[in-house]
Amino acid sequence: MMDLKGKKVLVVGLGKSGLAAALFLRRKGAQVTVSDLRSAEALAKDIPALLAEGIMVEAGGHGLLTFRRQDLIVVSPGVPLDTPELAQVRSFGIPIIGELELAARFLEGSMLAVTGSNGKTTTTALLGEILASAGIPTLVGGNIGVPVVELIEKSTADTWSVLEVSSFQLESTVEFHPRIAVILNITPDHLDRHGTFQNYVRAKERIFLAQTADDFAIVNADNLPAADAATRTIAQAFFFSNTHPVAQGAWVEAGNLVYRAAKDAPVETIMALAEIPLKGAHNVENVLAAVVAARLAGVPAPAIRTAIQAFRAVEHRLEYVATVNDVEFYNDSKATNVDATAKAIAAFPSGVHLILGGKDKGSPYTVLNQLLKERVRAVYTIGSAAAKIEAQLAGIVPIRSCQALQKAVSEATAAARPGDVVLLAPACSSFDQFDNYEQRGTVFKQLVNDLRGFKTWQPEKESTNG
Ligand code: UMA
Repeated sequence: MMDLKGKKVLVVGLGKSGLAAALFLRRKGAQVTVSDLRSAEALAKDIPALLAEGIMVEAGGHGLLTFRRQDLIVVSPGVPLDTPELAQVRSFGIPIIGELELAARFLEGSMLAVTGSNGKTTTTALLGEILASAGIPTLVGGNIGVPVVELIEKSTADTWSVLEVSSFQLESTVEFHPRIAVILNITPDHLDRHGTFQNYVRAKERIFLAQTADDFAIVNADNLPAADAATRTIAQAFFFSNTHPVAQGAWVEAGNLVYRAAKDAPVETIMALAEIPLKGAHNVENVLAAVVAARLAGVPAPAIRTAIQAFRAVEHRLEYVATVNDVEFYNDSKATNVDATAKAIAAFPSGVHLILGGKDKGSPYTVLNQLLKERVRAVYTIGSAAAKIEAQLAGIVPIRSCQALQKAVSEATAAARPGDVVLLAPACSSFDQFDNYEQRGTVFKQLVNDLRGFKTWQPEKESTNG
């Protein structure tokens, strides 16, 4: 555990992570400054609480002098590590760590960390439920929306902290050492930040970096970059597969999820595939990963089955919203990359009206072509990525340019026939039009709920759906 008393510490970025980290560092006796690109007006909500704690605030930009004066710099996940001020002071030898690394140095008990391009929120939430239902003192946090620093006070030697960790957080880890680490899958995402797919893969692989031979590394045997990462870890590698048996781990066999602890160990049946309450093949993978991690954390098979059966989709993650006039509405606002969108489309056999767009992240949309042709009736574009999407998908499916989410929902609703699905799975981040993906999903759900009271729209059917 590091001694922070009297240390000059700069926190870069005043979002959820930065705010929590600054207050934590102050409680540990550090002299804390926070620096954010946003203006003082934009930060007005948080500044009084910080000043009251004796924390200094630099708003409206990062000053090199502020950065140079520090003993330690703690960066928020959204701050790129090649930010010029960080690059400069790194060369002076000032240590730069992320909020995750800071928290990991103080968190008591064991860590179970989940990363992946997609599915990590669902898998993390599911694992949190499984462990808690088995009577294990469990905390859940990380990229899922709760800064890890906020878990520290509640952690004890018996606690398992189940953490969703992103490539942004992993990029700046040093000693972060999960007892169990999971890579669900690695597919192109965040190329705007990491530059190349290889850099992104390297960031993800850091989840295994500080593990020892006593720890467990769980990877998806069906995803090459994830499986490949297992060849470079000294931790004990476990696998899961939706397609074939694995030496040790979980797979699907004769309609059941099964698990074995070692190559020569007996195969345990966990549950029937049909008992999984989540939609889509990708969720089978998430559940398989959770089975392996939970068994390794010591949860017995029957408890895992019961907890999975009771689990419901995480908000904004292929979340069923409502059925209006026989059209189903699904909110997958968390589908912020093309692979997540592909998985969402694949959960429906046909008749999909797909809302796409937001802030582009640099991956091609053309990988969706086949799924679009097979399952999607029309695409409704929103946000700043619309022109790029329209250019790349021209001729593949009918496209309607809608700019705003409200227009997309009303156009998709008007075009949808009974039995169709309206799906928000935008393949982009939300920051061009919304505060975050949660707000985008909430606005979508509100728009859908407004439709239910829209009495002039196909009124003869409205009554049957209440
Ligand atoms: N900022 C700077 N300088 C910069 C860049 C940003 O000062 O160079 C400031 C911004 O002005 C803003 C603040 O930094 O005030 C935002 O910090 P942040 O982007 O790190 O956001 P937080 O609110 O701290 O939220 C972060 C995660 N955000 C990102 O990784 C972008 C949240 O994940 C996470 O839930 C939260 O910490 C708690 O751990 C969100 C996310 O989008 C859900 N994650 C990505 C994803 O899932 O794809 C990785």
